[in-house]
Amino acid sequence: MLSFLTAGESHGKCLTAILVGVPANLPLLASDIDNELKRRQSGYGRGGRMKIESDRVEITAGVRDGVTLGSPVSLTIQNRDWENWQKVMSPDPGAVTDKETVTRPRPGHADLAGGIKYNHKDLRNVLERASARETAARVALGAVAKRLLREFGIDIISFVVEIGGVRVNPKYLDIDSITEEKRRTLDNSPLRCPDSEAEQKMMRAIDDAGKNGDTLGGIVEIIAAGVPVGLGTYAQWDRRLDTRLAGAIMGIPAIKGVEIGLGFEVAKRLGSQVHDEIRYDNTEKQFYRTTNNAGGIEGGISNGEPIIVRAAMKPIPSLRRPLQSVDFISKKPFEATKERADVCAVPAAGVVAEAVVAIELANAMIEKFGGDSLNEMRKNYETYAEYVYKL
Ligand code: EPS
Repeated sequence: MLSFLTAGESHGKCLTAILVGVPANLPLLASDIDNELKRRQSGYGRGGRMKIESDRVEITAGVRDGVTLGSPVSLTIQNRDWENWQKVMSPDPGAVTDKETVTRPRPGHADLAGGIKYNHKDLRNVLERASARETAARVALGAVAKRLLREFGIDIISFVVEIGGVRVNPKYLDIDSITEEKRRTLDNSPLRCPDSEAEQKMMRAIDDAGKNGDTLGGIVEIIAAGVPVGLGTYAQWDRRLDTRLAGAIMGIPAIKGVEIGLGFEVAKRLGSQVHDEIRYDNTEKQFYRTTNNAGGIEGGISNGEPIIVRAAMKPIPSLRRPLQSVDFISKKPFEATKERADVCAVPAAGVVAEAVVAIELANAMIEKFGGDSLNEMRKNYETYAEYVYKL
């Protein structure tokens, strides 16, 4: 089983991530991870912090000579902004002074509930960890998972479907295969959006929101292709692949909704318009579906079709034109604290969502095919693939 932990505050010294259960002998380079970190940092609408950070990973354990050892993989990412926060974020006594203390909770952020729960007087103690900075660590972990999935021909891509109510033309959503060209085009577009006309409108919406001191949310879609039939199970609710994917997506800060395949649309349609007909082709595909409304999962199990997940992100709660709030200490009404933040981080959320989907799929692959080394896992996979092929 694959499991992980992350640690780190937004303006602390570094982020740390530890991944346990990676099979031995998986080729892994820091550059595989750095590339993903860079993808997360881009996107129109990010704020000043992204000009300070240029995320790079240091692999501090679990890898030798370019391959994993089977021991825990430990990764660190330095926060460059730490330079400016050393005093305020120091672990030594004396760090908390009135200067950077936060007492006016932002509506929509963890500030107030977190301060009450952990008995903090300075809400900075909450916002530092609740910050989406932590997602850099999950992207680093996801890069390791992606590296494992690549060994089995599984590929993941994400794109922006909607920002601030502007939606892409549905004809651009019909992505049935992931090509390097598609990936490059998306990675090089300002919002990771396949429809450049809609993208221009989204950028204008971001500009308008920014000018007004406001923020914008949106929807991203994640596609995983090459996933074999049989990951996850109907046998236990918590081992269903959809349970695990939905939980992982909801675990990304600011995500308020998840859909798989047709998602909420299924509630409106007749059964005959929802379920994907089964066909058989003995030359190439064997069993396949004529449509993929199920988003590649039936009964909690992958069915061999691409896995399709969508995530809805709320607008970031740090507003330059703050909403009304109440001071945590004096209880007097005030405007919420103004924190520097992004106007829109939806494209970045897509990259984070790719990472958590990769972690869940890698975990399900390890669960199904097991093995302490990549060699052993591959043998198990090939035996199964041959059995499926000969059905
Ligand atoms: C964030 C606020 C901003 C973002 C940050 C998430 O940081 P700061 O408060 O330093 O301006 O840039 O995101 C990142 C640092 C990142 O790497 O994504 C927040 O309040 O959640």
